[in-house]
Amino acid sequence: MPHALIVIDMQNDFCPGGALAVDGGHEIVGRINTLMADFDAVVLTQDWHPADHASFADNHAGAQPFETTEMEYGEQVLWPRHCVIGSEGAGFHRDLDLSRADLVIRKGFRADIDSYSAFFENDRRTPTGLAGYLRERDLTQLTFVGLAHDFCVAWSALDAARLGFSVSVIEDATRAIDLNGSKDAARQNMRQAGVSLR
Ligand code: VGL
Ligand code: ZN
Repeated sequence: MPHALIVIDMQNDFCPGGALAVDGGHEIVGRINTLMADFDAVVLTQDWHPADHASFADNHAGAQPFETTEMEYGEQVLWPRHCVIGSEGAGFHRDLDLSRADLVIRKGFRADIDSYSAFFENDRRTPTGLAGYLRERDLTQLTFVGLAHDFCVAWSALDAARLGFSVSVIEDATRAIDLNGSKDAARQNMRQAGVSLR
């Protein structure tokens, strides 16, 4: 069965020194590069927000980063400004091997809705188009790595499982933000959904 490696958001802003740095985010780049050779296809995702994006705390009067707010589509964490379209922070980590990527899919480019998952925006209904791409290429087995374990990796893996793909996450090729227990919750949700944590 054709097997795709999906590398989530290995971007400067999620690595130390970046605007929304994940502890140890840079440590997984070498492992991810090595893993690429074992797959039939490699897909990269890129968090890609306009300056007026609704997920940025500084676009909400009086709000602080890491607070939550209610959006039309449900609860949303407000983040420090990150991965602004065309910025250095939105670029891929300089050591990430881009040569093996068949597809780079951008997400979060609509100002009024965030998109953690590579498959659906945060309303969990508006598709990014990735499922169609994978199905047309018969890539039915998916392995997820990248940043951050408890947000974009977990949401992507959960959606993939819901869509009927066979899904695993290589946890030592991820790092977590771990906001209010979000890492444990993500692991539990993924296990329950039948995602294999390796
Ligand atoms: C992410 C928060 C906001 C992620 C992206 O890649 O996990 N987290 N935008
Ligand atoms: Zn984002």
